[in-house]
Amino acid sequence: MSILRENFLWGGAVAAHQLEGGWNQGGKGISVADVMTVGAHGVARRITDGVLKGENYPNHDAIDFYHHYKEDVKLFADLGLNCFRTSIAWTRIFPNGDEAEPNEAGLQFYDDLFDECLKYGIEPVITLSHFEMPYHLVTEYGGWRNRKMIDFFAKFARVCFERYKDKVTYWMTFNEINNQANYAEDFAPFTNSGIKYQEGEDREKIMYQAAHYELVASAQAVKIGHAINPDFQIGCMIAMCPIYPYSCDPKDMMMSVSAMQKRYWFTDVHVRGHYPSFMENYLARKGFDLDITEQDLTDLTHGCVDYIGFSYYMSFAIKDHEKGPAFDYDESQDLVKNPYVEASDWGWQIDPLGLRYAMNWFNERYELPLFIVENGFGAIDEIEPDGTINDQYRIDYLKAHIEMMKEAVEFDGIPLIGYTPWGFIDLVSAGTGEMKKRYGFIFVDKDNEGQGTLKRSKKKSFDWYQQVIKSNGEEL
Ligand code: P53
Repeated sequence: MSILRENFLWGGAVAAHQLEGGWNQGGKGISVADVMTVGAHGVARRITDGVLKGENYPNHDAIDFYHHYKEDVKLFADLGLNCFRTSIAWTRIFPNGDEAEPNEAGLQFYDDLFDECLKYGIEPVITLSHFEMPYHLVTEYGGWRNRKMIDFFAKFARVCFERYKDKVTYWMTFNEINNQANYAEDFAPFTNSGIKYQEGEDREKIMYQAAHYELVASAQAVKIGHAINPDFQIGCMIAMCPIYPYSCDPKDMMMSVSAMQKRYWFTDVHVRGHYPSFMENYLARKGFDLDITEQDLTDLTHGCVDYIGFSYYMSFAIKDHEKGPAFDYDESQDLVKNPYVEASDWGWQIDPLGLRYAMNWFNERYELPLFIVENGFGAIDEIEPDGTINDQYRIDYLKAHIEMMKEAVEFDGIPLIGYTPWGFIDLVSAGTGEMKKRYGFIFVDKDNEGQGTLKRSKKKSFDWYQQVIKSNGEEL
């Protein structure tokens, strides 16, 4: 008998812009990912004014899944997946985002892809907006600063729900909607919301406005989706990096509570359909008079999510920074290194037990089914002289996390839908745009400069994960 339920979803996760390539094919429009250059650990990706000649845009070609999907899905079947999490590139369906009619070639691509998956018994799990909104919506409307975005997104969602209503059951609206809690840097506001800040703007206020429109758009989508197919399971998607108090100093504890509120209130709204009191008071105290209408508040109550999808890679820690009773959290400044855990080459703190903690946190607060839709270890893989890749470090990371996930189910009784490790086929890193920050069980021959044969091959972790799935998580 397995600890995990019989129909547990074992999958792998990717996002359209990080693997498809074909950035200007099949009528696809330019997305925000198409104007981001390659970066590195400590070197931010640049956001250019449109697509410029002579720049290295890694998402343009990525791993060319657009043309390789048949052979790739065959490999996914060989791996034993019963689900595949990807996103629908908004720009394949509405190239500019504000068209009256969708682009049929784009819709057909996902029909073909989903059919190919279903042929092997692999269920598509779909994110609607994963860091790839139409760039035209940025230049013409200012991205999610603009209320008009709600209608554009709701329309995109409706078209997808109607078209794929018999092929997809599990949906998510906005990927890692809470990344933009880090509004001090340019990355998350742009990838989440298509926001480019001007000098002197109040970044924080603009972020809260954008997030509000997204939450309303998400709620509208949930309502639309349930009307189209009552069997749809529509979730939110939260980047869960739990924030621990650095010490048992009560002030550190309160700082961690306050920081968790600022990073996870998005989930409160998604799940409960209204703003939590601490957030209402915070917005009022800051004097942010946001555009929030009565109709918005009604919409929120009618679009509560069915489950919580979340990514888990790492945990954070925080110290009190003498901010008085407000304990106001500034993500870019207040976090400290946790001396009890190690970090990856990219500085991500490795903490398997934190996954069990995070699952308990969600469960206590919301009592909704959870779905771990991302988890993984970005590392530089070395190819042995005989061509093999012995990524034992990746196996060690995933094994430790799956163990904790099972403990959360076994000891804490937490309802869990599935587990889809991130980037199970090598792809372009979101944070840095690199190829060499690899997560895959399947190696793809391509480097940071865009060179390589694109040949796919199995790493050691491929056989390992195959056996994990086959044994429903018993043989790690
Ligand atoms: P990369 C930051 C923190 C946690 C998750 O990330 C994050 C990010 C953004 O970098 O993103 C998610 O590729 C995201 C994926 C992304 C993956 O984690 O920077 O949903 O698109 O690729 C891993 O190593």
